[in-house]
Formats: sequence, structure tokens, C-alpha cells
Amino acid sequence: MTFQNILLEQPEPGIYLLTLNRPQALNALNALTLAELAQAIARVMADESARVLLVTGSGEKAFVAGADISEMQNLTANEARAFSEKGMRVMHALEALRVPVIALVNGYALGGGCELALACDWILAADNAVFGQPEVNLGIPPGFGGTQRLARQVGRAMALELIITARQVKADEALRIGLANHVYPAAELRDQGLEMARTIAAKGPVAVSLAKQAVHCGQHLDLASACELETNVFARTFSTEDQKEGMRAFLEKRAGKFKGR
Ligand code: DAK
Repeated sequence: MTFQNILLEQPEPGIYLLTLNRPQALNALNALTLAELAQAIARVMADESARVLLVTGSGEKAFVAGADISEMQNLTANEARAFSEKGMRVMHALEALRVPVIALVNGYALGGGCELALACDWILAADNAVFGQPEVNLGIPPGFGGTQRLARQVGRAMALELIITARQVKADEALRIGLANHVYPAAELRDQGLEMARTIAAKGPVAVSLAKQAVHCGQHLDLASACELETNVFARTFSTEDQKEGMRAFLEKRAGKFKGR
């Protein structure tokens, strides 16, 4: 499958690397890019051997500088609703992927770019990363989930400050407020992402996937129901070959060889 505005590669078995690839517009998300993202996500979803998806931006300046302002400027309210819904679907699809999705944020992650990073399971930032929701500067609020995911990630008050003042945060502050999990020198970001992806790819895929689901789904439940959900997914893994293999491998003092079933 070839794309115009993104690249989807498999640098190593089980590891997908998706690169937003419109560097001339700082990888801004236009309608075609969103459509291609949706196709790429569907492709990863259909691949049973997929273990991790890394998402990054091409060039040295930006992860994604937002939704494409030139494409958005003349939208009617109905068209804006359709555009927002299209973006929302992509963000939900990323979040719902069976495999962990890690954003490698190199440079600007603004507006829709910050929202894309937030829809990933966690963020590794380059030391030149800049995060922000500058939509109010354009006379609009965030439209791809920023008001919701940012608040869930950094807390309501900090999210409100960032969204309402459009203040941008650099990598060190992103780390401090829990927006990024780690910060690396820009030149090392991809290798660090790949290293983390390899670590994940060596784990039991069913366990990884169910753990992701439990964390995501549990956030919308009360604690007792969420713990019941955990009991269910925990019990389910005991009918997999991977659970037998993982525990046998531990007792035999060797690394487990998981099959994803
Ligand atoms: N859209 C389109 N083009 C963009 C762009 C964007 N978001 N960001 C940058 N570009 C283009 C620039 O126009 C420029 O193009 P040329 O002039 O070379 O043709 C090229 O990328 C390089 O950008 P700059 O020359 O500006 O580069 P600088 O290093 O000087 O500045 C910057 C970098 C990231 C600080 C600056 O480009 C910038 O401020 N960009 C805009 C950032 C921004 O405001 N992003 C938020 C976009 S709004 C909704 C749906 C979705 C959304 C909201 C509502 N509904 C439908 C309800 C989401 C909205 C957003 O994401």
C-alpha cells in the first residue's frame, strides 16, 4: 500500500513505524492525511503479527503542526463537523488498536498534532519537542479530542490553562506535567522508540493487548467495576498457550517464546 502523505514501514518484525510525511507543511493534517492514517491503522489492525506501532513526523522541525489551516479556513459549520468527526474517528481507531501505540514527538506537536500524540498510548519526546493547543489563536477550540484527552492526561486545571491561554510547553515541562513519559536528544528519539518497541514485542502479545484494554476501558468505570474487568482479563489469559509458556520459561530460567495465543 503506498501513500502520498504518510509512510508506513516495518523496520523489524512486528514493529510498525508510521511517519507523517508532509514536511513542507510541517506534517499538518489535511483530509487526505487523515484518510491515509485511517487506512494505515486498519492495515496494522489486520496484521496478526503486529506488536507495536510507533508514530512520528518527518523532518527535524515538527511531529505535526496541527490540522491544516489552509484547508480549514473556508469550511462551513457542517463541513467543520464532518472534518472534526473524521479526525475523531482516526484518534479513536489509534486508541482502540490492539497493540501499544507510541508517539515519538520530534519538534512541534500543536493542535491536531498534540491531539494525535495524546491518542497514542504514551509519548516519547525529543528535547526539541513543543506541545500546545493553540486553536484559540485561530478563533476555534480544539476539534480532535484535545479538550478531553489533555485534561485526562495532565489534569483539568493544567489542560484548561494550556487550551485557554494557548501557552506552549517544551519537552522538559511536558515531562514534568506527565504529558511525555521520557525525553531524549532529538538524534536518539527513533532508536529509543525502536528499543522500547523491541522490549514490548518480546512480551506475551495477548497479555500486552489485554492490559492495554483494561487500562483504557477501566478509566471510564468506577474502581470496583474496573477491578472486575481486570479479573476477567487476568482469568482469560490462563486459557492461552502464552501464559503456560511464560510461566514455564520463568521456572526453567529462560526467556519466554510467545505465540500470541
Ligand atoms: N496548517 C497548514 N500549514 C501549516 C501549518 C498548519 N497547521 N503549520 C505550518 N504550516 C506551513 C506554513 O504555512 C509554512 O508553509 P509555507 O509558507 O512554507 O508554504 C510551512 O508550514 C512552514 O511553517 P512556518 O514557516 O510557519 O514555520 P516556522 O518555523 O516559522 O513556525 C510553527 C513553525 C509551528 C510555530 C508555525 O508554523 C505555526 O504556528 N503553525 C501553526 C500552528 C497551529 O496553530 N496549529 C494548530 C492548528 S489548528 C476542528 C477540527 C480540528 C481542529 C480544530 C477544530 N473542528 C472541525 C471543529 C484542530 C485544529 C488545529 O490543529
